[in-house]
Amino acid sequence: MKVVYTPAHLLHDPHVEFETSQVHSPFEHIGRAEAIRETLQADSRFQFLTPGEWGTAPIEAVHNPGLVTFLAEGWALYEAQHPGVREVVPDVFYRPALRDKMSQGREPQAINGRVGYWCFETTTPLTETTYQAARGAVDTALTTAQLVLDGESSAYGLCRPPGHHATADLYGGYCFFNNAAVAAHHVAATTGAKVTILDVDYHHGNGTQQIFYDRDDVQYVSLHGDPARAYPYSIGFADETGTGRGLGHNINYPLPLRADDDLYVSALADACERIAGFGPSLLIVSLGLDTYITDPISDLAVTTDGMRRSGDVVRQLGMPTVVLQEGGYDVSALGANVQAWLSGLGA
Ligand code: OKP
Ligand code: ZN
Repeated sequence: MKVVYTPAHLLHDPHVEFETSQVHSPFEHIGRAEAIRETLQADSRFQFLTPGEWGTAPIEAVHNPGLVTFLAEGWALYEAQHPGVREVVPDVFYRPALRDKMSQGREPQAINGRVGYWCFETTTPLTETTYQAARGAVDTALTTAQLVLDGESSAYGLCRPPGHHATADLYGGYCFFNNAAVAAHHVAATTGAKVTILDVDYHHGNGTQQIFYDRDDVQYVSLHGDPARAYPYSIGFADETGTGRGLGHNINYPLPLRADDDLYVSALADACERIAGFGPSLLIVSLGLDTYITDPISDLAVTTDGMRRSGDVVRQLGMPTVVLQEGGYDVSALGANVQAWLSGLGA
């Protein structure tokens, strides 16, 4: 199986994360992607290649161009006003309700205001070179999709930073651009084909759901920790099924605490029946391994064998499959879990 990887991810190397009302070292760090790279490079079934450059047009087909501009220039403008700052995190969030009964707000002019206009939470620091890393992750996703369009039955993109929490207008949840959404839209728009995004990350992909919620050409199917207890808390419920033309094409499987391999694989098999019913030409998997039993920020109980079984269930769909990396924070097991999932898929 072909693997797309770029060292550009090393350019996103935050030192702190403000989470659970504490400052700690980031869960989402460069060692995650390096662990996966090392495991797959030691396995002769995987051949590495670097992504091509796709520019900003495919990103701006999904995201607000203002978000792209902000991520490109925001750190430097902020640092110019606050010399010596290493990573930028908002302290004032733009909440539309602040302007209730008034005209709709627009992007603030002051850089401190702009950060809180484009970002929705505190765990996603913007560093001097984050933008280049985020662009590399999108290039990785698009190149991986192109390999499958060109005839590979499946391919894996080692995207970092991840993407599925980024909405059309907002970054957050360790995500800047929605790698899977950019790839899915690019495939749907350029080939006219139907695409499914199957999101198996522990966290609901609120950004991906938002981007495709009113569309009937891209189906979104997600298995995740129930938002009644799990991040992102306000989205990902089973009754969110799409709107307008998109009605019926958004499918959520909120999972209970400590869901094990059998429960997980049976929910995934159900999800795959819904995917087969939609009949896409291409499947994109948002692959998070934070469903793993010892993941430090999650609470399911899937084992490495459950990862292999999951890949096998997806293989049985028999669809051209683009696998893109999302989360997974038990770094000691991350490489083996990716390897097991891709082995199940038929690597
Ligand atoms: C990214 B991905 C909970 C805070 C959660 C952000 C989690 C982002 C996960 N106290 N922090 O879906 O793996
Ligand atoms: Zn996650």
